[in-house]
Amino acid sequence: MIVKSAEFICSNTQISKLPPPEKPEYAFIGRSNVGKSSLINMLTNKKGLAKTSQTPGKTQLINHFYINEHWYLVDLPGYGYARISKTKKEDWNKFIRTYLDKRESLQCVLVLIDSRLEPQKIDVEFCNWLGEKGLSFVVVFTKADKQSGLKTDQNVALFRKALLETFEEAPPFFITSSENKLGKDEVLGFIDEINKTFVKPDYKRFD
Ligand SMILES: Nc1nc2c(ncn2[C@@H]2O[C@H](COP(=O)(O)OP(=O)(O)O)[C@@H](O)[C@H]2O)c(=O)[nH]1
Ligand SMILES: [Mg+2]
Repeated sequence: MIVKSAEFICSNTQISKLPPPEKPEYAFIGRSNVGKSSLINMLTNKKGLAKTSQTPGKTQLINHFYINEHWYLVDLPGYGYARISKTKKEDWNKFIRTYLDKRESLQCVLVLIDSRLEPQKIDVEFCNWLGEKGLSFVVVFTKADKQSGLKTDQNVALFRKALLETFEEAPPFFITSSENKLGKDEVLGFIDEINKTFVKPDYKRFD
């Protein structure tokens, strides 16, 4: 897929105000600083589309970007910052989990994992939660340019192993770098394939 247009549509703090679920939608999520904004900018060829390196925990918004006038890329707030209060963390949890669990048009969750790190509990637990909810997800390893391919492969293998403790099958995964565009065609190609199968869901509007 070639991204010809990428347009910011809206930022939301309320589930009821999301755009109608009439387009295939893909949610990007990961720990703060994992490289989510950089990856979104890399995939869409737009440097400033998702802002990089904002104060972690500041924006708790669901951001919708409309790609090729066909599908939504959704930027979700990062999880796992040390510096926000417990109440705020719980609010985050509730808001995001409600969105993920209820969004009719959500096709797949892209869980971003820093390829430099060995499996982190918070990431594995989040994947397990997605599995419990029956949500389809893939793992996108970020920042692969930062170390050797061997090191990346080792961390990928360890993460798969951690998931296989709960899952019968490991989900698909992608190795990416926003620095050198590694994995770009693969991630976009994956989304393109799912877009082809999209059927507009029945949904209730709460106007
Ligand atoms: N070398 C390298 N640095 C990256 C890559 N992706 C992100 N970064 C850097 O990691 C930091 C956090 O990235 P950002 O996209 O803001 O992360 P976010 O908090 O998940 O949105 C920034 O300093 C980025 O420049 C990558 O693929 N390669
Ligand atoms: Mg960001």
